[in-house]
Amino acid sequence: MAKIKDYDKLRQIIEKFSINGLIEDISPINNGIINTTYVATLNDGSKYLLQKINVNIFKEPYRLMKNIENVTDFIKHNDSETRDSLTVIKTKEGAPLYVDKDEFSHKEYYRVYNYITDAISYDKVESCDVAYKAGKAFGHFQKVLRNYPMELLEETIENFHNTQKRYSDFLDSYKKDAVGRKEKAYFEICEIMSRDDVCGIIVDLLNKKKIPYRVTHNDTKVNNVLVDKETKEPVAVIDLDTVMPGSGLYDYGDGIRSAASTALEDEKDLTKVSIDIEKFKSYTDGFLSEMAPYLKNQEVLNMVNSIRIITLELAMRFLTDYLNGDTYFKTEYEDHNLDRARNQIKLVKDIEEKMPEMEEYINSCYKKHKGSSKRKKNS
Ligand code: GN1
Ligand code: MG
Repeated sequence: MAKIKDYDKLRQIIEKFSINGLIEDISPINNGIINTTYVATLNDGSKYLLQKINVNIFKEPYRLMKNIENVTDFIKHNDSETRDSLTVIKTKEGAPLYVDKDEFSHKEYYRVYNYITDAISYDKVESCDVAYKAGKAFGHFQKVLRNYPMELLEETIENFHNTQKRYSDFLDSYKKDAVGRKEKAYFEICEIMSRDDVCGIIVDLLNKKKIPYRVTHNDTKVNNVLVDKETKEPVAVIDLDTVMPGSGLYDYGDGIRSAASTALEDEKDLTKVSIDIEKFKSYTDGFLSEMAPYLKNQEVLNMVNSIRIITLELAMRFLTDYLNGDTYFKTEYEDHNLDRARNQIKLVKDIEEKMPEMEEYINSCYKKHKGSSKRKKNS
């Protein structure tokens, strides 16, 4: 097998961690559009995940690791239902990160996780059953962490899901037009601007204390749920980089945005991009089967809004990055971020058409699960 470019360097880095055995292979894997991830295989067949943290985005990697260690420990002690969970493997010195330097003496931060075996993830949901299980997995995650001591949780990326702030950042980028792409994105810019009034809905509810802060995952894409290779039951929720205090509504909405979309985030053929109502129903059913007893009234009332708002937020983030000259998300070609923004705008429009139907389903599904949880309590 041909060795990857930085093989020797990466091997030396992995050897700094508390791992016994000889490394036989290191291969890059596609895992998100922010960090860089590798799978290391040892001579006894065991595997580990090595990740280089993108410090352009995660500016305080130690604070981020503190959140992850605390949350994964809490899950281990409070959740007996899920087969596995992420475990941070420390360095031989007992640190959660190993710090190296690149050729310009910039610090690079590496971490190692256990590799969860016999598990797979989906980039696109293939059936309602998978959507249901993804909803259940993220609902379960929120449920297990509902009593987590919030004061221990750090806000590692300020205003991460503050759609109002995202909107003003978008306006700034538009005004600056740093790389002269404004003209090309004219229609998309107008689509975003015409929806400025919805950006503040969830943020206002949080500020006015009408909805609670919860431990939120903040990146509830379907490929962040690992499911058992055979049974397809959820095994673990992964990618805890953005675990922070926030509104659970963003997690629910983002889950639908990802699990119920008929296309990948960068599909260019917009006729293929829409919300699959059956998958939306399945995800919602799975989510509410876990969380219905714990939701506040205003959370239930705004579930349908959250789907629209988080999708608009991501469209805005892709477009902002396009206008800034692609400084945040990894891109593979010139207009990648513009295509992603177009895709998400198409999804927003489809969501807007389907909102009444979705709202009706959320209400009936909520009643179903709330009712059954009361019956369980009384019986
Ligand atoms: C980024 O790299 P990944 O896939 O974990 C982003 C999310 C976006 C997502 C869109 C820290 O996540 O917020 O929803 O891309 N993460 C960060 O694919 O910005
Ligand atoms: Mg992520």
